[in-house]
Amino acid sequence: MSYREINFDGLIGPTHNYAGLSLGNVASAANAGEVSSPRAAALQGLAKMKQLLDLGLPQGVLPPQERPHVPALRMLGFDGSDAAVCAAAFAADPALFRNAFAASSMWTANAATVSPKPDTADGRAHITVANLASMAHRSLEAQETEQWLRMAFTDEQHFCVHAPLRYGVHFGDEGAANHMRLAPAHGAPGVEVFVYGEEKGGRFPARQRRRASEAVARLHGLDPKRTLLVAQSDTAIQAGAFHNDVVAVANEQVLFAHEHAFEDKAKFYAALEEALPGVVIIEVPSSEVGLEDAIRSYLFNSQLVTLPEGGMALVMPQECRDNHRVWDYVQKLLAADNPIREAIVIDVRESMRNGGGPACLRLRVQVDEAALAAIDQRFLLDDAKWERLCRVVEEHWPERITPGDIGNPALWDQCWAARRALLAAMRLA
Ligand code: SUG
Repeated sequence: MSYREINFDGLIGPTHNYAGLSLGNVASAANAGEVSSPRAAALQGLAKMKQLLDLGLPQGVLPPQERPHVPALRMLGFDGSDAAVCAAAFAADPALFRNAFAASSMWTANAATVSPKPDTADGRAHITVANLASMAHRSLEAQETEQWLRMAFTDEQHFCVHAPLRYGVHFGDEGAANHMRLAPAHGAPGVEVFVYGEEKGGRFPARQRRRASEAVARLHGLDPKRTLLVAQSDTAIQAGAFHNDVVAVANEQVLFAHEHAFEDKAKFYAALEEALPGVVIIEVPSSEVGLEDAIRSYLFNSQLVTLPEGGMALVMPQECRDNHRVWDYVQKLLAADNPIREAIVIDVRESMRNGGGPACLRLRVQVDEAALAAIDQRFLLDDAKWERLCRVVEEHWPERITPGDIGNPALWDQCWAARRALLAAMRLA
């Protein structure tokens, strides 16, 4: 049976801005207060989707969420018309309002954790929506994410969508950004690796709770013999690797990871080799790419994809080419004997400046042909739809947002209208 991997990218929303909301995300902190370019950002994201489509890979898209997030503000006691709710919230608590204005649902690697059919007890793909409890602005995403995923994967013969874990930060779950799946091929039973953080009192928080990962593995009906729970290294977290996908990525039989990604890498590698004989572990030593360069360039946040003609490509941000140590390493990697044979450099600079690289912008779903056909096709991209979405962005997305614009009612109206136009173009209105 032929299996495909679909990347569902989050379309970058019209409120994309730099509010410095994410403690532990060094790019978000460094660019706080800068002027953003939502239109350019969304077009960069769309260009990435088109590049993957042109490689012959199926591509999905999830719409941006409603921002400013009026329902959340209403839940918090603001009332009146939508504009009145926002005006009252902005006047009372501008920091809260900035959380309700964030376009962070673009990073769909944090939307959910996905276990494809070959790994689960009931033979359906299981999808657990992430609660993103650790950051206020991100915790606002779960409800609408659940709505879109239930719509896209509505066919219960093939898919089972689970609600976000409850009980707050005690079960903080950041989705696929802390989950890797390795398998001889997409359609074969795989080993699922859940990477969690341990709170050690450092300056930056660990976002993924071990108990959350354990719960997701149970809900998905995974085989304990092919499920690994691995601690993320605190050194990496404290250097700014707030998610595992900032320092490691996997695809089929390949694990590509930084030397300091995991707390006890010897134990992890041994367990992985036992569970998946033939695994190829490509570890990048600090002597070649230090953690700081890895985090600045987002080398490990490349999308590692299997090409239709065989072999793998790393779809990497141009910040990798801008960093000569990283770029030198990439040349060595491509020349060496391993399945990675191509580096495709893309520009997602607007997202990168908030700590979101190529892999953050996509949620991977591996499906057989019947499951692919069962997905609501409105969430899948083809050339014509891609053109349509580009036109909506060009016409409706704000060109720039300064910190002073965030309280401007005319901007709120523009952002709501832009999203409505996009939903209409996707026939999701
Ligand atoms: O959660 N940045 C996101 C970036 C998420 C990246 N995703 C993955 N690694 N998979 C975050 O920290 C910044 C928003 C701001 O500061 O305005 C932000 O939310």
